[in-house]
Amino acid sequence: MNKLIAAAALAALSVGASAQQGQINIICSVQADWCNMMSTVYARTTGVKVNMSMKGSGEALAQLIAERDNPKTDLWFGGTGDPHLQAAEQGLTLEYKSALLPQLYPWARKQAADSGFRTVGVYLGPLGFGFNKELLAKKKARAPAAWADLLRPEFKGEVQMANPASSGTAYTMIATLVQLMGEDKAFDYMKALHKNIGAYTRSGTAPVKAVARGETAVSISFVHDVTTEATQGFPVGSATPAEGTGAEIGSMSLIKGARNAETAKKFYEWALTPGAQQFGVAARQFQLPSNAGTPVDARVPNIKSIKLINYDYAKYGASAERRRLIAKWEREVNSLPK
Ligand code: S7P
Repeated sequence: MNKLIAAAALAALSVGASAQQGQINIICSVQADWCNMMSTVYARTTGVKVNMSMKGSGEALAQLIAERDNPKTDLWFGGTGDPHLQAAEQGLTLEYKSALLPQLYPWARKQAADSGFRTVGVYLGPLGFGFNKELLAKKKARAPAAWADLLRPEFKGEVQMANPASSGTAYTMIATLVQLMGEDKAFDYMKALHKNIGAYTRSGTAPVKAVARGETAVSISFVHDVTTEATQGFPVGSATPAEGTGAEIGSMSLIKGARNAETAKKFYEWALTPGAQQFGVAARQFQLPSNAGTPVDARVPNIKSIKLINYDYAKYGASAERRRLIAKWEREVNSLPK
């Protein structure tokens, strides 16, 4: 950890973020350990007071909309890319071109370009399944390896996913299925899946935590979130669907009209350096970091071995499309009896 702090301090120096004063208010949408590590290290290496509040992607966007006329937040770190694109579209975030953009993978730069440089990619994570190996063994059930497997009768009441109205993870699933199957077939699939869903949770990471604790057999989750549970000793495994899957581009945005805009820009630059991006793995979170110079841990899902669809982030990140698909899901899927 000390080596990491030294690397982070160097990174802070390299982007001119050292020895500052003042404070910064951040909404952080990755898991708490990563948020806390980023905030502690940045405060220790720069002297800036970091006020961090943790919120899932959907909740974070709702807060920024509510604060529109009097922003209390300076920067939004992490969370699925779609709500960041919506915040950009709604004029809630600041146009800013980082000096580090050339160091980022093309998908992270495209996220920035798609938003008119009002957000940027900080990590990529594929969507898949988590499963509890012990529960599956007890049921003598094969682990799911395809979207079609989630419809198997032995998974009745055993699949958890989040509610897309509150969760960026679940919205990523809807957008993925629509692109993979076409809209009509995707909704037929979700209606059939509804019969096997035990609970729709508010947060996107709750289903895999339920799998880890043995409360349910299967979750629809980002696969890096399954790895986080596995590193804590839970009997979980993950798979990505054989038919193909989507991926989130976890993003970061500066808030328009922020009170601490200059301090926020320095944190933003720091968060894009390899030194800062290593804190994901240090906090046992295994998304692929966006800076091509950040070392990639062996536990980060290898996107070359996953059948990824050509996800249209601009189309499915648009507010009208997201609203339409979620309303349709509420009407045609969530309202059905099980
Ligand atoms: O940090 C884990 C993670 O899955 O959480 C982020 C996001 O807040 C998802 O939350 P919701 O589905 O509840 O909106 C993801 O960006 C990230 O990979």
